[in-house]
Amino acid sequence: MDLIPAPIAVRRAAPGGAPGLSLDPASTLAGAAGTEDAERWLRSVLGAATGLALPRAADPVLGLRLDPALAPEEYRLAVDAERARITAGGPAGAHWGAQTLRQLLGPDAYRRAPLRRTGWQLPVCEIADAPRFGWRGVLLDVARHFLPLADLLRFVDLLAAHKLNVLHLHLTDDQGWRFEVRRYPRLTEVGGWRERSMVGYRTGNRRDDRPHGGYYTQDDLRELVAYAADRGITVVPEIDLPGHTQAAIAAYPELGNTDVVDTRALGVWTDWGVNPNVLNASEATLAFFEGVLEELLEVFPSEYVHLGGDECPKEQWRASQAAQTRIKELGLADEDGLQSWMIGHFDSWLTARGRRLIGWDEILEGGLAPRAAVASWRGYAGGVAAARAGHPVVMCPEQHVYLDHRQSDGPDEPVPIGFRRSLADVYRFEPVPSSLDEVSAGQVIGTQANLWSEFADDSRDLDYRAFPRLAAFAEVAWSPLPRDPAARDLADFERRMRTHYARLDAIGVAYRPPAGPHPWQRRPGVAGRPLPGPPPQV
Ligand code: TNX
Repeated sequence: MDLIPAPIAVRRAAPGGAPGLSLDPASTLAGAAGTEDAERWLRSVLGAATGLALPRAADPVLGLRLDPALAPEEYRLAVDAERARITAGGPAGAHWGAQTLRQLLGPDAYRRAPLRRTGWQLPVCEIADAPRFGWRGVLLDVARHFLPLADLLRFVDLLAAHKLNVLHLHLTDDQGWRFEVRRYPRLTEVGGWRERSMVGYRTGNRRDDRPHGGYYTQDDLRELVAYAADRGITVVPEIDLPGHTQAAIAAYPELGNTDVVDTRALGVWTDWGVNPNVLNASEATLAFFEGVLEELLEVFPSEYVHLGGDECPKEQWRASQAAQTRIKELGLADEDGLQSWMIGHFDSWLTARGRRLIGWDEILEGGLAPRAAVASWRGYAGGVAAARAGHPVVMCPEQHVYLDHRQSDGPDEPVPIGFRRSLADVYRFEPVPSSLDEVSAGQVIGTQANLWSEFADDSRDLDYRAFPRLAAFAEVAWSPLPRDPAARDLADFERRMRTHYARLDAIGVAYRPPAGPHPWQRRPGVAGRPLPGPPPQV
Protein backbone atom coordinates (compact mmCIF):
# COMPACT_ATOMS: atom_id res chain seq x y z
CA MET A 1 0.00 0.00 0.00
CA ASP A 2 3.04 2.21 0.62
CA LEU A 3 1.05 5.02 2.19
CA ILE A 4 2.81 8.34 2.87
CA PRO A 5 2.36 9.77 5.43
CA ALA A 6 1.96 6.46 7.25
CA PRO A 7 -1.44 6.05 8.96
CA ILE A 8 -1.79 5.17 12.65
CA ALA A 9 -3.16 1.68 11.99
CA VAL A 10 -3.74 -0.52 8.94
CA ARG A 11 -5.36 -3.96 8.80
CA ARG A 12 -5.08 -5.77 5.48
CA ALA A 13 -6.86 -8.85 4.30
CA ALA A 14 -4.58 -11.88 4.14
CA PRO A 15 -2.76 -12.14 0.77
CA GLY A 16 -4.56 -14.40 -1.67
CA GLY A 17 -7.77 -13.87 0.26
CA ALA A 18 -10.30 -11.19 -0.68
CA PRO A 19 -10.02 -9.99 -4.31
CA GLY A 20 -10.33 -6.27 -3.55
CA LEU A 21 -12.89 -3.72 -4.65
CA SER A 22 -12.96 -3.09 -8.39
CA LEU A 23 -14.13 0.23 -9.79
CA ASP A 24 -15.96 0.13 -13.12
CA PRO A 25 -18.47 2.24 -15.06
CA ALA A 26 -21.24 1.13 -12.68
CA SER A 27 -19.37 2.43 -9.59
CA THR A 28 -21.05 5.21 -7.65
CA LEU A 29 -19.86 7.83 -5.18
CA ALA A 30 -21.80 9.84 -2.60
CA GLY A 31 -21.05 11.83 0.53
CA ALA A 32 -23.40 12.56 3.42
CA ALA A 33 -23.85 16.01 4.98
CA GLY A 34 -20.52 17.68 5.79
CA THR A 35 -18.48 15.74 3.25
CA GLU A 36 -19.59 17.62 0.11
CA ASP A 37 -16.18 19.17 -0.57
CA ALA A 38 -14.37 15.84 -0.24
CA GLU A 39 -16.96 14.13 -2.46
CA ARG A 40 -16.64 16.81 -5.16
CA TRP A 41 -12.83 16.62 -4.98
CA LEU A 42 -12.76 12.83 -5.16
CA ARG A 43 -15.15 12.71 -8.11
CA SER A 44 -13.09 15.27 -9.97
CA VAL A 45 -9.65 13.67 -9.42
CA LEU A 46 -10.76 10.05 -9.80
CA GLY A 47 -13.02 10.97 -12.70
CA ALA A 48 -10.07 12.56 -14.50
CA ALA A 49 -7.63 9.73 -13.78
CA THR A 50 -9.95 6.79 -14.46
CA GLY A 51 -12.52 8.16 -16.88
CA LEU A 52 -15.28 6.89 -14.58
CA ALA A 53 -18.26 9.18 -14.02
CA LEU A 54 -18.88 8.03 -10.43
CA PRO A 55 -22.50 9.29 -10.24
CA ARG A 56 -24.30 9.66 -6.92
CA ALA A 57 -26.43 6.80 -5.56
CA ALA A 58 -28.40 6.05 -2.39
CA ASP A 59 -26.16 3.13 -1.46
CA PRO A 60 -22.89 4.13 -3.19
CA VAL A 61 -19.84 1.98 -3.83
CA LEU A 62 -17.64 4.80 -2.48
CA GLY A 63 -19.27 6.53 0.48
CA LEU A 64 -18.27 9.35 2.81
CA ARG A 65 -19.91 10.43 6.05
CA LEU A 66 -19.17 12.23 9.30
CA ASP A 67 -19.13 10.72 12.77
CA PRO A 68 -19.03 13.32 15.57
CA ALA A 69 -17.26 10.80 17.83
CA LEU A 70 -14.08 11.31 15.78
CA ALA A 71 -11.78 14.36 15.96
CA PRO A 72 -12.17 16.84 13.07
CA GLU A 73 -9.15 15.59 11.10
CA GLU A 74 -9.53 11.95 12.10
CA TYR A 75 -10.88 9.38 9.62
CA ARG A 76 -11.49 5.69 9.10
CA LEU A 77 -11.33 3.99 5.73
CA ALA A 78 -12.85 0.53 5.36
CA VAL A 79 -12.71 -1.36 2.05
CA ASP A 80 -14.36 -4.71 1.37
CA ALA A 81 -15.19 -6.48 -1.90
CA GLU A 82 -18.46 -4.47 -2.29
CA ARG A 83 -17.75 -0.96 -1.07
CA ALA A 84 -15.38 1.55 0.50
CA ARG A 85 -16.48 3.73 3.39
CA ILE A 86 -14.76 6.87 4.65
CA THR A 87 -15.94 8.03 8.07
CA ALA A 88 -14.48 11.27 9.41
CA GLY A 89 -14.81 13.66 12.31
CA GLY A 90 -15.14 16.69 10.06
CA PRO A 91 -14.79 17.94 6.47
CA ALA A 92 -10.96 17.99 6.66
CA GLY A 93 -10.85 14.40 7.93
CA ALA A 94 -13.10 13.39 5.02
CA HIS A 95 -10.60 14.97 2.64
CA TRP A 96 -7.66 13.13 4.23
CA GLY A 97 -9.57 9.87 3.95
CA ALA A 98 -10.23 10.60 0.27
CA GLN A 99 -6.51 11.31 -0.26
CA THR A 100 -5.67 7.93 1.28
CA LEU A 101 -8.18 6.25 -1.01
CA ARG A 102 -6.48 7.83 -4.03
CA GLN A 103 -3.07 6.56 -2.84
CA LEU A 104 -4.54 3.03 -2.62
CA LEU A 105 -5.48 3.13 -6.33
CA GLY A 106 -1.83 3.43 -7.38
CA PRO A 107 0.30 6.12 -9.07
CA ASP A 108 -1.89 6.28 -12.20
CA ALA A 109 -4.66 7.70 -10.02
CA TYR A 110 -2.61 10.92 -9.91
CA ARG A 111 -2.83 11.48 -13.66
CA ARG A 112 -5.25 13.92 -15.19
CA ALA A 113 -6.46 11.71 -18.00
CA PRO A 114 -6.93 7.93 -18.00
CA LEU A 115 -4.06 5.74 -19.21
CA ARG A 116 -6.50 2.82 -19.06
CA ARG A 117 -10.20 2.28 -18.42
CA THR A 118 -10.05 -0.97 -16.45
CA GLY A 119 -8.13 -2.54 -13.61
CA TRP A 120 -8.86 0.08 -10.95
CA GLN A 121 -8.83 -1.78 -7.69
CA LEU A 122 -8.72 -0.97 -3.98
CA PRO A 123 -7.20 -3.51 -1.57
CA VAL A 124 -9.48 -4.86 1.15
CA CYS A 125 -8.35 -3.10 4.32
CA GLU A 126 -9.27 -1.10 7.40
CA ILE A 127 -7.39 2.08 8.18
CA ALA A 128 -7.66 4.23 11.32
CA ASP A 129 -5.84 7.52 11.09
CA ALA A 130 -5.43 10.99 12.63
CA PRO A 131 -2.65 13.59 12.64
CA ARG A 132 -0.05 14.02 15.36
CA PHE A 133 -0.09 17.84 14.99
CA GLY A 134 -2.88 20.28 14.16
CA TRP A 135 -0.44 22.68 12.38
CA ARG A 136 1.37 20.91 9.55
CA GLY A 137 2.66 23.86 7.62
CA VAL A 138 4.70 24.91 4.65
CA LEU A 139 5.90 28.46 4.07
CA LEU A 140 6.07 29.66 0.50
CA ASP A 141 8.02 32.86 -0.14
CA VAL A 142 6.19 34.53 -2.98
CA ALA A 143 7.88 37.87 -2.22
CA ARG A 144 11.47 37.18 -3.35
CA HIS A 145 10.17 35.50 -6.47
CA PHE A 146 6.58 35.93 -7.47
CA LEU A 147 4.76 32.65 -8.05
CA PRO A 148 1.86 32.85 -10.52
CA LEU A 149 -1.51 31.92 -9.04
CA ALA A 150 -1.80 28.76 -11.18
CA ASP A 151 1.49 27.50 -9.70
CA LEU A 152 0.31 28.37 -6.22
CA LEU A 153 -2.91 26.39 -6.70
CA ARG A 154 -0.84 23.44 -7.93
CA PHE A 155 1.28 23.70 -4.81
CA VAL A 156 -1.87 23.54 -2.68
CA ASP A 157 -2.70 20.25 -4.41
CA LEU A 158 0.76 18.96 -3.51
CA LEU A 159 0.30 19.95 0.14
CA ALA A 160 -3.10 18.27 0.26
CA ALA A 161 -1.67 15.10 -1.28
CA HIS A 162 0.69 14.97 1.70
CA LYS A 163 -1.99 15.80 4.31
CA LEU A 164 -0.31 19.10 5.13
CA ASN A 165 -2.87 21.65 6.29
CA VAL A 166 -1.31 25.13 6.62
CA LEU A 167 0.01 27.23 3.74
CA HIS A 168 1.96 30.11 5.26
CA LEU A 169 2.15 32.72 2.51
CA HIS A 170 5.05 35.17 2.89
CA LEU A 171 3.44 38.02 0.95
CA THR A 172 5.76 40.96 1.56
CA ASP A 173 9.47 41.58 1.83
CA ASP A 174 12.20 44.03 0.83
CA GLN A 175 12.18 42.65 -2.72
CA GLY A 176 8.44 42.73 -3.39
CA TRP A 177 4.93 43.41 -2.09
CA ARG A 178 2.42 40.86 -3.45
CA PHE A 179 -0.90 41.68 -1.69
CA GLU A 180 -3.26 44.14 -3.36
CA VAL A 181 -4.32 46.83 -0.88
CA ARG A 182 -7.10 48.89 -2.42
CA ARG A 183 -6.55 51.96 -0.26
CA TYR A 184 -2.78 52.01 -0.93
CA PRO A 185 -2.40 51.15 -4.64
CA ARG A 186 1.29 52.07 -4.76
CA LEU A 187 2.13 49.05 -2.58
CA THR A 188 1.67 46.83 -5.63
CA GLU A 189 2.06 49.41 -8.43
CA VAL A 190 5.51 50.38 -7.13
CA GLY A 191 6.29 47.78 -4.46
CA GLY A 192 5.33 44.82 -6.66
CA TRP A 193 8.20 45.26 -9.12
CA ARG A 194 11.96 45.44 -9.06
CA GLU A 195 14.37 46.41 -11.80
CA ARG A 196 16.60 43.37 -11.60
CA SER A 197 17.57 40.53 -9.28
CA MET A 198 20.70 39.25 -7.70
CA VAL A 199 21.47 35.84 -9.20
CA GLY A 200 22.78 33.41 -6.60
CA TYR A 201 24.47 34.20 -3.32
CA ARG A 202 25.91 37.68 -2.86
CA THR A 203 29.55 36.56 -3.05
CA GLY A 204 28.99 35.70 -6.71
CA ASN A 205 28.18 39.40 -7.30
CA ARG A 206 25.94 38.51 -10.25
CA ARG A 207 22.76 40.26 -11.34
CA ASP A 208 20.39 39.84 -14.22
CA ASP A 209 18.88 42.82 -16.02
CA ARG A 210 15.41 41.41 -16.14
CA PRO A 211 12.62 43.24 -14.28
CA HIS A 212 10.76 40.95 -11.91
CA GLY A 213 7.49 41.14 -10.06
CA GLY A 214 3.78 40.53 -9.84
CA TYR A 215 1.06 40.58 -7.25
CA TYR A 216 -2.19 38.88 -6.33
CA THR A 217 -5.48 40.73 -6.48
CA GLN A 218 -7.74 40.23 -3.50
CA ASP A 219 -9.95 38.04 -5.68
CA ASP A 220 -6.92 35.91 -6.66
CA LEU A 221 -6.28 35.32 -2.98
CA ARG A 222 -9.96 34.65 -2.24
CA GLU A 223 -9.79 31.95 -4.90
CA LEU A 224 -6.64 30.54 -3.28
CA VAL A 225 -8.24 30.56 0.18
CA ALA A 226 -11.36 28.78 -1.11
CA TYR A 227 -9.33 26.27 -3.14
CA ALA A 228 -7.23 25.47 -0.07
CA ALA A 229 -10.27 25.27 2.23
CA ASP A 230 -11.88 22.75 -0.14
CA ARG A 231 -8.82 20.59 0.56
CA GLY A 232 -8.66 21.01 4.34
CA ILE A 233 -5.92 23.66 4.15
CA THR A 234 -5.80 27.03 5.92
CA VAL A 235 -3.86 29.87 4.30
CA VAL A 236 -2.03 31.95 6.91
CA PRO A 237 -0.90 35.27 5.40
CA GLU A 238 2.27 37.05 6.46
CA ILE A 239 2.84 40.79 6.31
CA ASP A 240 6.42 41.11 7.55
CA LEU A 241 7.17 44.12 9.80
CA PRO A 242 8.95 46.26 11.01
CA GLY A 243 11.94 44.86 9.07
CA HIS A 244 11.85 43.33 5.58
CA THR A 245 9.81 46.34 4.44
CA GLN A 246 11.86 48.14 1.81
CA ALA A 247 9.29 47.44 -0.93
CA ALA A 248 6.61 49.19 1.16
CA ILE A 249 8.96 52.09 1.93
CA ALA A 250 9.80 52.42 -1.77
CA ALA A 251 6.07 52.82 -2.42
CA TYR A 252 5.37 55.13 0.54
CA PRO A 253 8.63 56.79 1.66
CA GLU A 254 6.98 58.30 4.75
CA LEU A 255 6.93 54.78 6.30
CA GLY A 256 10.71 54.75 6.68
CA ASN A 257 13.14 56.53 8.98
CA THR A 258 13.10 59.79 7.06
CA ASP A 259 15.28 61.62 9.59
CA VAL A 260 18.10 59.12 8.97
CA VAL A 261 17.91 58.22 5.27
CA ASP A 262 16.41 59.78 2.18
CA THR A 263 13.72 57.15 1.79
CA ARG A 264 12.46 58.83 -1.41
CA ALA A 265 15.59 57.54 -3.08
CA LEU A 266 14.87 53.91 -2.18
CA GLY A 267 13.60 51.47 -4.78
CA VAL A 268 12.39 47.92 -4.29
CA TRP A 269 15.49 46.03 -3.16
CA THR A 270 17.33 44.08 -5.86
CA ASP A 271 19.72 42.17 -3.56
CA TRP A 272 19.27 39.31 -1.06
CA GLY A 273 20.17 39.54 2.62
CA VAL A 274 19.21 41.50 5.71
CA ASN A 275 18.25 45.08 5.01
CA PRO A 276 18.79 48.16 7.23
CA ASN A 277 15.76 50.06 5.84
CA VAL A 278 12.97 49.40 8.31
CA LEU A 279 9.69 51.06 9.28
CA ASN A 280 9.52 54.03 11.61
CA ALA A 281 7.40 53.61 14.73
CA SER A 282 5.10 56.62 14.31
CA GLU A 283 1.35 56.62 14.93
CA ALA A 284 0.88 57.26 11.20
CA THR A 285 2.83 54.12 10.29
CA LEU A 286 0.84 52.01 12.75
CA ALA A 287 -2.39 53.41 11.29
CA PHE A 288 -1.14 52.66 7.77
CA PHE A 289 -0.55 49.02 8.63
CA GLU A 290 -3.89 48.78 10.42
CA GLY A 291 -5.35 49.78 7.05
CA VAL A 292 -3.38 47.02 5.34
CA LEU A 293 -4.51 44.48 7.94
CA GLU A 294 -8.17 45.53 7.68
CA GLU A 295 -8.10 44.50 4.03
CA LEU A 296 -6.03 41.40 4.80
CA LEU A 297 -8.61 40.14 7.32
CA GLU A 298 -11.35 40.51 4.71
CA VAL A 299 -9.50 38.12 2.41
CA PHE A 300 -8.01 35.61 4.87
CA PRO A 301 -10.36 34.05 7.47
CA SER A 302 -7.50 32.24 9.32
CA GLU A 303 -7.36 32.54 13.09
CA TYR A 304 -3.61 33.23 12.91
CA VAL A 305 -2.11 36.18 11.08
CA HIS A 306 1.68 36.24 10.72
CA LEU A 307 3.33 39.62 11.21
CA GLY A 308 6.96 38.58 10.75
CA GLY A 309 9.16 40.43 13.23
CA ASP A 310 12.37 38.76 12.03
CA GLU A 311 15.70 40.30 11.17
CA CYS A 312 14.91 43.93 11.96
CA PRO A 313 18.26 45.74 12.24
CA LYS A 314 18.02 48.51 14.83
CA GLU A 315 20.73 50.88 13.47
CA GLN A 316 18.27 53.33 11.95
CA TRP A 317 16.23 53.47 15.16
CA ARG A 318 19.41 54.08 17.14
CA ALA A 319 20.30 56.97 14.82
CA SER A 320 16.78 58.38 14.54
CA GLN A 321 15.77 61.27 16.82
CA ALA A 322 12.12 60.41 16.18
CA ALA A 323 12.62 56.78 17.24
CA GLN A 324 14.57 57.80 20.34
CA THR A 325 11.86 60.28 21.36
CA ARG A 326 9.27 57.55 20.87
CA ILE A 327 11.23 55.15 23.09
CA LYS A 328 11.34 57.80 25.87
CA GLU A 329 7.68 58.82 25.51
CA LEU A 330 6.58 55.21 25.78
CA GLY A 331 8.92 54.53 28.71
CA LEU A 332 10.67 51.70 26.85
CA ALA A 333 14.13 50.36 27.67
CA ASP A 334 15.62 50.35 24.18
CA GLU A 335 15.12 49.58 20.47
CA ASP A 336 14.18 45.95 21.18
CA GLY A 337 11.50 47.37 23.46
CA LEU A 338 10.24 49.52 20.58
CA GLN A 339 9.89 46.53 18.25
CA SER A 340 8.21 44.54 21.02
CA TRP A 341 5.84 47.48 21.61
CA MET A 342 4.91 47.60 17.91
CA ILE A 343 4.24 43.86 17.81
CA GLY A 344 2.27 44.21 21.07
CA HIS A 345 0.14 46.91 19.44
CA PHE A 346 -0.85 44.56 16.62
CA ASP A 347 -1.28 41.66 19.03
CA SER A 348 -4.07 43.60 20.78
CA TRP A 349 -5.39 44.91 17.49
CA LEU A 350 -5.77 41.38 16.09
CA THR A 351 -7.13 40.01 19.37
CA ALA A 352 -9.85 42.67 19.35
CA ARG A 353 -10.88 41.34 15.93
CA GLY A 354 -11.02 37.71 17.00
CA ARG A 355 -7.65 36.81 15.45
CA ARG A 356 -4.28 35.87 16.81
CA LEU A 357 -0.78 37.09 16.01
CA ILE A 358 2.04 34.73 15.15
CA GLY A 359 5.59 35.97 14.57
CA TRP A 360 9.17 34.76 14.14
CA ASP A 361 11.12 34.06 17.34
CA GLU A 362 12.70 37.54 17.37
CA ILE A 363 9.37 38.77 18.78
CA LEU A 364 10.55 37.31 22.11
CA GLU A 365 13.24 40.00 22.30
CA GLY A 366 12.12 42.94 24.39
CA GLY A 367 9.18 40.92 25.74
CA LEU A 368 6.61 38.64 24.07
CA ALA A 369 3.14 40.09 23.41
CA PRO A 370 0.51 38.49 25.65
CA ARG A 371 -1.41 36.39 23.08
CA ALA A 372 1.29 35.91 20.44
CA ALA A 373 2.33 32.55 19.04
CA VAL A 374 5.93 31.96 18.02
CA ALA A 375 7.35 30.38 14.87
CA SER A 376 10.75 29.17 16.04
CA TRP A 377 13.17 29.42 13.10
CA ARG A 378 16.64 30.17 14.51
CA GLY A 379 16.64 26.81 16.26
CA TYR A 380 14.53 25.32 19.04
CA ALA A 381 15.45 27.84 21.77
CA GLY A 382 12.86 30.51 20.95
CA GLY A 383 10.13 27.89 20.75
CA VAL A 384 11.20 26.31 24.03
CA ALA A 385 11.13 29.69 25.83
CA ALA A 386 7.74 30.59 24.35
CA ALA A 387 6.25 27.16 25.17
CA ARG A 388 7.45 27.38 28.77
CA ALA A 389 5.82 30.81 28.99
CA GLY A 390 2.55 29.19 27.86
CA HIS A 391 2.49 30.48 24.26
CA PRO A 392 1.60 28.39 21.21
CA VAL A 393 4.65 27.37 19.19
CA VAL A 394 5.25 26.22 15.64
CA MET A 395 8.65 24.53 15.35
CA CYS A 396 10.47 25.29 12.10
CA PRO A 397 14.20 25.37 12.97
CA GLU A 398 16.32 26.38 9.99
CA GLN A 399 18.93 23.76 10.89
CA HIS A 400 16.39 21.04 10.10
CA VAL A 401 13.45 22.06 7.93
CA TYR A 402 14.50 24.92 5.68
CA LEU A 403 13.74 23.41 2.31
CA ASP A 404 15.54 26.19 0.45
CA HIS A 405 18.73 24.76 1.96
CA ARG A 406 20.96 22.23 0.13
CA GLN A 407 20.01 18.55 0.04
CA SER A 408 23.59 17.44 -0.48
CA ASP A 409 27.05 19.00 -0.57
CA GLY A 410 27.79 17.46 -3.95
CA PRO A 411 29.29 19.73 -6.64
CA ASP A 412 26.13 19.61 -8.81
CA GLU A 413 23.69 20.91 -6.22
CA PRO A 414 21.95 23.99 -7.73
CA VAL A 415 22.73 27.23 -5.81
CA PRO A 416 23.42 25.43 -2.54
CA ILE A 417 22.84 27.46 0.62
CA GLY A 418 22.36 26.89 4.34
CA PHE A 419 22.53 23.60 6.19
CA ARG A 420 22.79 20.26 4.43
CA ARG A 421 19.61 18.27 5.00
CA SER A 422 18.96 15.08 3.10
CA LEU A 423 15.67 13.21 2.83
CA ALA A 424 16.86 10.94 5.68
CA ASP A 425 17.79 13.96 7.84
CA VAL A 426 14.33 15.45 7.47
CA TYR A 427 12.80 12.06 8.28
CA ARG A 428 14.72 12.17 11.56
CA PHE A 429 13.59 15.70 12.47
CA GLU A 430 11.73 15.82 15.79
CA PRO A 431 9.58 18.92 16.36
CA VAL A 432 9.25 18.54 20.14
CA PRO A 433 12.62 18.74 21.93
CA SER A 434 13.06 16.36 24.85
CA SER A 435 13.91 19.32 27.12
CA LEU A 436 10.22 20.27 27.23
CA ASP A 437 8.06 18.75 29.97
CA GLU A 438 4.68 17.34 29.04
CA VAL A 439 2.73 20.55 29.71
CA SER A 440 5.11 22.76 27.69
CA ALA A 441 5.31 20.12 24.94
CA GLY A 442 1.55 20.54 24.60
CA GLN A 443 2.16 24.16 23.56
CA VAL A 444 3.87 22.95 20.39
CA ILE A 445 0.83 23.14 18.12
CA GLY A 446 2.82 21.90 15.19
CA THR A 447 5.65 22.18 12.78
CA GLN A 448 6.43 23.85 9.51
CA ALA A 449 8.86 23.52 6.63
CA ASN A 450 9.95 26.83 5.14
CA LEU A 451 10.66 27.32 1.47
CA TRP A 452 12.30 30.69 0.83
CA SER A 453 12.76 31.73 -2.74
CA GLU A 454 15.82 33.94 -3.18
CA PHE A 455 17.43 31.08 -5.10
CA ALA A 456 14.31 29.34 -6.41
CA ASP A 457 12.96 31.51 -9.17
CA ASP A 458 10.18 29.36 -10.55
CA SER A 459 7.87 26.47 -9.83
CA ARG A 460 10.29 23.77 -11.03
CA ASP A 461 13.01 25.17 -8.77
CA LEU A 462 10.58 25.08 -5.85
CA ASP A 463 9.69 21.47 -6.72
CA TYR A 464 13.36 20.52 -6.66
CA ARG A 465 13.96 22.01 -3.22
CA ALA A 466 10.65 20.84 -1.72
CA PHE A 467 10.72 17.25 -2.99
CA PRO A 468 11.29 14.57 -1.97
CA ARG A 469 11.95 16.13 1.45
CA LEU A 470 8.41 17.40 1.90
CA ALA A 471 7.22 13.78 1.88
CA ALA A 472 9.46 13.02 4.88
CA PHE A 473 8.36 16.22 6.58
CA ALA A 474 4.70 15.31 6.04
CA GLU A 475 5.23 12.00 7.81
CA VAL A 476 7.01 13.74 10.71
CA ALA A 477 4.09 16.15 11.07
CA TRP A 478 1.29 13.60 10.62
CA SER A 479 2.37 10.12 11.70
CA PRO A 480 2.93 8.74 15.21
CA LEU A 481 6.68 8.24 14.74
CA PRO A 482 8.90 7.51 17.75
CA ARG A 483 10.11 10.79 19.24
CA ASP A 484 13.61 9.39 19.34
CA PRO A 485 14.85 9.92 15.76
CA ALA A 486 17.18 6.91 16.02
CA ALA A 487 14.17 4.65 16.62
CA ARG A 488 12.47 5.62 13.34
CA ASP A 489 12.22 3.02 10.60
CA LEU A 490 14.03 4.83 7.82
CA ALA A 491 14.36 1.69 5.71
CA ASP A 492 10.58 1.24 5.67
CA PHE A 493 10.09 4.91 4.73
CA GLU A 494 12.61 4.59 1.90
CA ARG A 495 10.86 1.46 0.65
CA ARG A 496 7.51 3.29 0.59
CA MET A 497 9.21 6.21 -1.17
CA ARG A 498 9.78 4.02 -4.22
CA THR A 499 6.03 4.03 -4.84
CA HIS A 500 5.79 7.65 -3.79
CA TYR A 501 8.30 8.73 -6.46
CA ALA A 502 5.97 7.11 -8.99
CA ARG A 503 3.09 9.21 -7.60
CA LEU A 504 5.22 12.37 -7.88
CA ASP A 505 6.12 11.38 -11.46
CA ALA A 506 2.45 10.99 -12.32
CA ILE A 507 1.71 14.47 -10.93
CA GLY A 508 4.73 15.94 -12.70
CA VAL A 509 6.83 17.04 -9.74
CA ALA A 510 10.41 18.02 -10.60
CA TYR A 511 11.88 16.46 -7.46
CA ARG A 512 15.56 15.90 -6.80
CA PRO A 513 16.37 12.34 -7.89
CA PRO A 514 18.05 10.27 -5.14
CA ALA A 515 21.27 10.11 -7.19
CA GLY A 516 21.48 13.87 -7.65
CA PRO A 517 20.13 16.55 -9.98
CA HIS A 518 19.31 15.98 -13.62
CA PRO A 519 21.57 18.04 -15.88
CA TRP A 520 18.79 20.54 -16.45
CA GLN A 521 18.37 21.00 -12.71
CA ARG A 522 21.98 22.19 -12.23
CA ARG A 523 22.95 25.84 -12.11
CA PRO A 524 26.63 25.86 -13.05
CA GLY A 525 28.34 29.17 -12.37
CA VAL A 526 25.71 30.49 -9.94
CA ALA A 527 27.27 31.00 -6.52
CA GLY A 528 25.90 29.33 -3.42
CA ARG A 529 26.81 29.86 0.22
CA PRO A 530 29.56 27.80 1.86
CA LEU A 531 28.38 25.05 4.20
CA PRO A 532 28.11 26.02 7.88
CA GLY A 533 28.92 23.61 10.73
CA PRO A 534 26.74 20.62 11.69
CA PRO A 535 23.28 21.40 13.15
CA PRO A 536 22.80 21.14 16.91
CA GLN A 537 20.98 18.02 18.14
CA VAL A 538 17.55 18.09 19.82
C1 TNX B 1 16.13 33.95 6.95
S1 TNX B 1 13.63 32.68 8.21
C2 TNX B 1 14.95 34.65 6.77
C3 TNX B 1 14.43 34.81 5.39
C4 TNX B 1 15.36 34.24 4.35
C5 TNX B 1 15.89 32.91 4.82
C6 TNX B 1 16.74 32.19 3.80
C7 TNX B 1 13.38 34.16 8.46
C8 TNX B 1 12.38 34.48 9.43
N1 TNX B 1 14.13 35.08 7.79
O1 TNX B 1 14.17 36.18 5.16
O2 TNX B 1 14.66 34.11 3.17
O3 TNX B 1 16.65 33.12 5.99
O4 TNX B 1 16.96 30.84 4.17
